Amino acid sequence: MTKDAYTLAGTAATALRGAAGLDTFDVALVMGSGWVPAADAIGETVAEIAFTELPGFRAPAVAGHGGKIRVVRTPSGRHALIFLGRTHLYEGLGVDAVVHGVRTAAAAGVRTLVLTNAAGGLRPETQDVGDPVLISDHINLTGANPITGTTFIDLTEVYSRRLRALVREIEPGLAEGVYVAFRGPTYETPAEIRMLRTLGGDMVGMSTVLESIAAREAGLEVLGLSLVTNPGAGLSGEPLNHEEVLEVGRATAARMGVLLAKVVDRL
Ligand code: 8IG
Repeated sequence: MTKDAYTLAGTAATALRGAAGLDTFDVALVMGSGWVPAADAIGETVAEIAFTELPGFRAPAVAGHGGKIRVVRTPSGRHALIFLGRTHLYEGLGVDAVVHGVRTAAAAGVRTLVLTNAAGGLRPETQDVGDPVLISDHINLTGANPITGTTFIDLTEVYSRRLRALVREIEPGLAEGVYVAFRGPTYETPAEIRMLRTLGGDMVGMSTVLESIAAREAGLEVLGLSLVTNPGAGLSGEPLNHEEVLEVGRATAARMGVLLAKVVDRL
């Protein structure tokens, strides 16, 4: 699967432009669990398109992960595509399905991508549940890559320095960290969490890295934000629970929305 996936994204972008009644979009945001309620703060909804209406998209498998693209006009007149829900590698649909939204956004004219996620925290010494963290870099332990063949993409600065600085102008105290991704859907063992701490990881999750690689291939500037919703396995003495993840998201949604709205309006 190589050229076909890019062609499919082009077809989806044409359908998206038609459904939205717009020729291009300024920014796309992928809302991870916990970030979905924050979408309301970004601007006025111009259109909502179910994933099932567009070529190549699948309805998300996980409760709480949405399933549509919202087209929003920000107070300063920018147009944002907000992906409410994403496909994860653990769903077994393949890597092209995981990055289809990013490729579609790029084909629709987007130049800036904001990737959000919920993640386990690897540094409970300095992180609290409910903290947002800017992604400074990643470690891809999914075993997958969206690119096939001899396209050697530079990943020296996957997560834009410029965009991180802009976010810290808005929220000066915001921490930065390295996001590690596993395929999932299991959470880690305590031994794996200790390994990731040794490797230099700060957050761990099951998304974002493949999307950011596909975005860099397409030449997009990427901003990544994690919401720490639980300490990594074995760090707190409690087992991990998906409902708790969603609950932390609900509790912090308003704050995430305010932050994202300011960021998007200053891009
Ligand atoms: I939310 O602790 C969330 N997603 N792999 N580990 C992994 N993914 C996660 C975690 C976690 N918490």
